[in-house]
Amino acid sequence: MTERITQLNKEVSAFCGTKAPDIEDFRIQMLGKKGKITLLFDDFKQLSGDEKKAVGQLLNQLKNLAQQRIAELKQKADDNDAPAHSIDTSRPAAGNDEHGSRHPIAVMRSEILAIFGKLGFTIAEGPEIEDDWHVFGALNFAPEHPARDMQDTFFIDTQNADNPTLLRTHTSSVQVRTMENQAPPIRVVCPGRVYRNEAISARAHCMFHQVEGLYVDKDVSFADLKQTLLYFAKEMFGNKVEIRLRPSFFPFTEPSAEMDVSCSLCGGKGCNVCKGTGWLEVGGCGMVHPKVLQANKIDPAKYSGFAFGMGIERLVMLKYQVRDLRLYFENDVRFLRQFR
Ligand code: 2NM
Repeated sequence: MTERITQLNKEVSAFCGTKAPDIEDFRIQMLGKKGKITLLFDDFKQLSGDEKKAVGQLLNQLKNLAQQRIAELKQKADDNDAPAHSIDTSRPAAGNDEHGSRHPIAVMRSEILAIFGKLGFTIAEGPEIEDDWHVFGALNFAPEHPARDMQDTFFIDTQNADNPTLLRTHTSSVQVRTMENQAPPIRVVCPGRVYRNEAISARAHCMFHQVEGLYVDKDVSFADLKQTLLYFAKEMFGNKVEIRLRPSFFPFTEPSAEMDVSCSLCGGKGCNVCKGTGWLEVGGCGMVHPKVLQANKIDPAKYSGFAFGMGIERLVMLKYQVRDLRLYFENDVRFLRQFR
């Protein structure tokens, strides 16, 4: 019997199953109802008192060894079966709240259009690839006007020398198209991309965004223009803001003016954003030139109008203190995330 115990001791020590079912099989083989060790206990009962003393301890040791070994191997097998970190499939997916954000240009565009929308302006859009007539001719640009120069305008097709195809340099072309298609009263805002042949820097880009406005009706005056722009400035920069119009020149308006708003950062006292002047330039404006009305078959004796234009990039720069124009088109998420 001692021999049999020694043999089973070896067998138990040598067993190294790694899979739970194998280990369970082994347990049944050893410690099950008809297991090898269990049967030894049956034999044990037949022994005489002296023999029991000699064998009892060894037999108990064997049983303990087998139980320990099996428990150990089962624990190892369980650890191996479990994934590295357990997954809770009932948890909401991580990172699902990472939606994109609107581009600052798009945010500002909507904001501008909403403000003029409250004044009854509707939105008009038109082609970015235009012809000379809609960009220059109908807007009272002289044939030799420098804006037409190759250096300022991207020409696409100059086959037709009288009316070449080009990328629009302003969205006034859309207002020309509106005047062509619609009789006064006209009250539109025209947002869109415009193109100018310029070297790209922190302050200039060959493509940028504009919103231009046009109002043509009977008895439209410069006072109407001024009040419209003041309303816009207050809605955009806050109720305390003031505006200032400085005489300027555009071929399509007469009189013409540059529009400044008081610097909302320093309240007009002068700071580094307004370069100590207390004023920020936001756009140009004026009374539509009679020749522009005429070119678009609107009688300047019956109707008058005002128009204005502003750069969307510039307005974002002023409102959010963006210092480099190039940031708008690099799509760096560290920049874009700031406009959620
Ligand atoms: C500006 C400044 C001044 C303008 C003029 C016209 C049109 F079509 F009525 F002639 N549209 N936009 C205008 C006037 C645009 O942008 C700085």
